[in-house]
Order: sequence, then structure tokens, then C-alpha cells
Amino acid sequence: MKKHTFLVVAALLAAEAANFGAGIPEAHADRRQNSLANDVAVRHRRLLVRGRFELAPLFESTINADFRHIIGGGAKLEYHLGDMLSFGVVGVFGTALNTGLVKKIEPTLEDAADPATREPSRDEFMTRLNSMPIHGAGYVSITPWYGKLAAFSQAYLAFDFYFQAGVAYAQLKSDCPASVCNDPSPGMSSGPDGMTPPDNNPNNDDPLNSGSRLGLYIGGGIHVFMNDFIALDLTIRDYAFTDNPSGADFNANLAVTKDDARFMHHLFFGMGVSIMFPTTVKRTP
Ligand SMILES: [Ca+2]
Ligand SMILES: [Ca+2]
Ligand SMILES: [Ca+2]
Repeated sequence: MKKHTFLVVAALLAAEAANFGAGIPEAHADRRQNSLANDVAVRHRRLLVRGRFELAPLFESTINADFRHIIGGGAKLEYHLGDMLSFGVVGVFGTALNTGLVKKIEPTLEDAADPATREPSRDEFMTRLNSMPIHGAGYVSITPWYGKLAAFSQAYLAFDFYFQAGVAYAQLKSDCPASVCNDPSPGMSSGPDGMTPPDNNPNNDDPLNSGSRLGLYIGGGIHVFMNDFIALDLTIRDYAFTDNPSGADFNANLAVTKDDARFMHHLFFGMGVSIMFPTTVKRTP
């Protein structure tokens, strides 16, 4: 009797196991799938940049200038092919302000030019510093991240981060008068027979730090959207090109020549207000 009961229980268990195994595919077929599984991440997403022009009046200021801060105003114009790729140009008119370093150096310099001393006079120092009346760039921009920021636990502001690279342009200016920069042949022999030796005084040489420059541009920034078509635009831009901001004898060979210029990074912080055109925003399905 005991043996019989055991066999019945074993048979029931076996039947149950078979049923369980057979039931698995059926259960899968019956399982309801949430429609989210096949859906896009965000529906009715606002296309804040795709297919739009962006015009941004902006303010820019140098953040790493040694002798002259450049501050100025301008604009950028960009076209966004998609959420991630855009092309643009930026241009700024700048004015120059002496840095704290210049204000510190200037009072310590000699009043009148004295070729016997290596130290420049006040005029010899100040008139060869250059400024940057115009600068700008043409670039490609990539926007790898966008999303929403919670602000004050209430408002959700759309934002994106972008990186840019391209070609930089700058117009440099220095105005050393003939009364100061009067060496006709810096670092070289001169005279009718080339018999006059170099004066070994770089302080009366042309600073060679004015004119047009082409170089490399890189930038990175963030848009914070205030509404469907206006965004705060904060950007760090590096306009890198050949420059010698002091117009001085940088390589210490007692003459100012083109060898004193070097490839330099000109870092600016920019703040602009981007306006997107058309102003009506499209949405994803
Ligand atoms: Ca001197
Ligand atoms: Ca000289
Ligand atoms: Ca030199």
C-alpha cells in the first residue's frame, strides 16, 4: 500500500512537470508587452535646433590675455542640419584694455628711450603692444548631448552641449610711431656697404604684430532654452594663431623679427542670446 501511494505521487509529480514544461511557451505567447518596448525614447519631442537657423548677438572677453584684454560684441550665425550637426560663423569687434600686468609694469619703465639700457622706455613698451579689433571663425559644430535640466524643482529647461572646430581669423593692430620704431634693419647689418652692424637694441624695432592672421578655432558651449526659440548661449572659444602680443624680442636675440611670433591660444568667454528661426518649433511624432 505504501509503495502504491509513492508511485501515484511520483506519477502525479511527473505529469505536473510535463504540464509545467509544456506551459512555458504558452505563457510567453500570452504575456502582454508594454508598448514602450517598441516606442521612441521621447514622443512629441521639441526639435529645438534641427532644420533651424540660429542667430546670436553676443559679448566676448578674453580670459588669458597677458597685456591687453579684448572685450567686444558681435554675432554668430549657425545652421543646424540635424539635432547633432551644424555649421556656423562667428565675428566680433573688440576693444583693448590694459591688463593689471601692464599697469604694474608701465610706471617702472624709463621715461625717455635710452639705447644703452636693455629696458624699454614707457613709449617703447606701450606702443608695441597689439590689440585685436576684429576676430572670428568659421566652424563645424557637434552637439553630442541634449536633454532637460530641472531648475528650482519646478521648471524644466531644455539644454544642449556642443563642441566646435574650424578656422580662426583675426585682425591685429599695433601703432608704433616712426619716432619710436625707427630701426630700418632690425638684427641685420645695414648702411651703403652693409658695414653698419646691427644696433642690438630690440626696443626700436618694428613689433611685427599687426595685420591679418589665419589659424585654428575650437570651442565648446551650452544652450539653455528659455522657450521654443530663445536660448542663453555660453561658450568658451579658442582662436589660435601666430602672435607676439608684446611686440618684444621674445627669443632674446636682440632684435624683433618674425621668429619672435609663436602659435598662441587666445581664449575667450562668450555670452549670447540665441534666436532660432523659424521661431515655431517642430515636434517628433
Ligand atoms: Ca632702454
Ligand atoms: Ca634695433
Ligand atoms: Ca628676437
